Amino acid sequence: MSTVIEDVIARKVFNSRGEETIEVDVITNSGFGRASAPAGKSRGKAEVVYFPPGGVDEAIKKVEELIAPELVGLNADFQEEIDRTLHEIDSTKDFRVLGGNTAFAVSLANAEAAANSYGIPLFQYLGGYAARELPYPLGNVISGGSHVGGRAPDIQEFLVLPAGAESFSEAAEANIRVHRKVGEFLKRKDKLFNFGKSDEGAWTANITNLEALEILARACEEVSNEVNFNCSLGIDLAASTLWNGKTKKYVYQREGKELDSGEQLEFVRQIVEKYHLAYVEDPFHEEDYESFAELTRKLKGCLVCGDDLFVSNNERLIHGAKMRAGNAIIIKVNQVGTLTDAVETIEAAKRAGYIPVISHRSGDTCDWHIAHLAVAFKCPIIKAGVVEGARIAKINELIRVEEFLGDRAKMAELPIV
Ligand code: 2PG
Ligand code: MG
Repeated sequence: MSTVIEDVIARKVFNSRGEETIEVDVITNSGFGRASAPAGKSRGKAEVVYFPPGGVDEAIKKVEELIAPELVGLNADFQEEIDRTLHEIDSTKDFRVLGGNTAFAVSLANAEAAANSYGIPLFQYLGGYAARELPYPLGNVISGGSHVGGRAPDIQEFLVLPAGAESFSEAAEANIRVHRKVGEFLKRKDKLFNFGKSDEGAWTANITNLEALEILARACEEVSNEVNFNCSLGIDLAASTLWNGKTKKYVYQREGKELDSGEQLEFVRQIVEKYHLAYVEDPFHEEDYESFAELTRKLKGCLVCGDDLFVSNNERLIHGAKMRAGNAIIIKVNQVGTLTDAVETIEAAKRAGYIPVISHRSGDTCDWHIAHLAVAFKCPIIKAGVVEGARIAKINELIRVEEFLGDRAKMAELPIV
C-alpha cells in the first residue's frame, strides 16, 4: 500500500444548475479519489474567487501545468502539505490565480485518494475510529429570495431540522415527509401551484414569508406527531441579498417593505418566537457583526448562524467570536478553497463554542464528500437539502455511513442554546 501521488487529472463537468465546473482525479500507487466543485448563487463577498480569468478551461490548464507537476511524488496522506502547496503555487489570499474551486477539487480528491489507498471510508480516514456521530440533516423545503425571485417569498430558505430524531435515517425520512406535506398544502392553497422546485429541490410558490412559515409550521407539527419526535423550523434570510447599502435598508421586494437594522432585528426576533425557530441563518448583511451579536443575546433556544458573514474563514470567525456574533457557522469548503482551511475554521469554531454546520451549495454535484466531513469533524448539523439528485447523494451517503457504523452509530448532540 502506498499513498504516493502518481497523477492528477482535471476535466470540465457540470453542476446541478448546468454551470461548468471542474472535476479532479488524484491517483496514488494504490488508490483513487475524485471531486468536483459546487457553486453558490448567493455568495459572500469575502469568498475566494472560484476560477481564474478564463474560467474552467484555464483552471484545467493550471492543474496540468502548475499543480500536477508539484503534487506528483508527494504523499496524499500529508493533506496539510498538499493544501499548503496549493497556497504556495497560488500565492494570493483569495486563490485568484488557481481558482478556489480548482483548489477545492484537488484538495478533496486528494483526501479521498488517501482514504481509498488505505482502504477505509473517508470519514474514518479523516476522523479516526472515534468518528461515529451522525449529523442532523437541515433541509430546504420552500425557496425564495435570490434563489427564485419573482413572486416567491423574500426569505431565501425555509428549512426543517428534525431535532428529535434518534437515527439519521429517521431524520432524513421526516424531512422528506415535511417536504411532501408542504407540497400538498401549497396545492390546496393555490390551484395554480404546479409543484415547481428550485435548484435545491425546495418548493417555489407565490406566497409571502409569513404564509410560508405558517405552512411549514403546520407540516412540521403534523409530521412531528406522525413520527413521534420533534421537527423544528429554520430560515436562511441570506440578508446580504436583501440589503441596500445606500439606503441602509433591507428591501423586501415582494412585500413592498423596507426595514432598517433595528426593524430587521425586531422582525426576526418576532418570527423566531412565534414559530419557535431553532435555526436562523444570515439575519443581517455580511458586515453587520454588531446586529448578529445583539440578536444572539436576545434569542434563547435558537441557533444564529453566519454564512456570508464568516464565509468559512478563520479570521472572520475569530473577529465575530470576540463579540459573540452568532453561535453557529456555515462551513462550505469552497468558500475558502482547501480542506485544511475549512478544518482550521471548524476547530476554531468549536473552541469558541460555535456549532459548525457543514453545507452544500445551491449549484452542487452528486459528490458526497460533505457527508463524510460532517462525521469526521463532528459537525452536529449538515445542511444539504431534502430532495433533488445532488442533495439526496449526500443524504443517502449518510444512510450508508450509519449502516456501516452499525451499533456504534449515534446521533450528534444538538445543542440548541
Ligand atoms: C446558502 C446557500 C446554500 P448558495 O446561502 O446557504 O443553501 O446558497 O450556495 O447559493 O450560496
Ligand atoms: Mg446561507
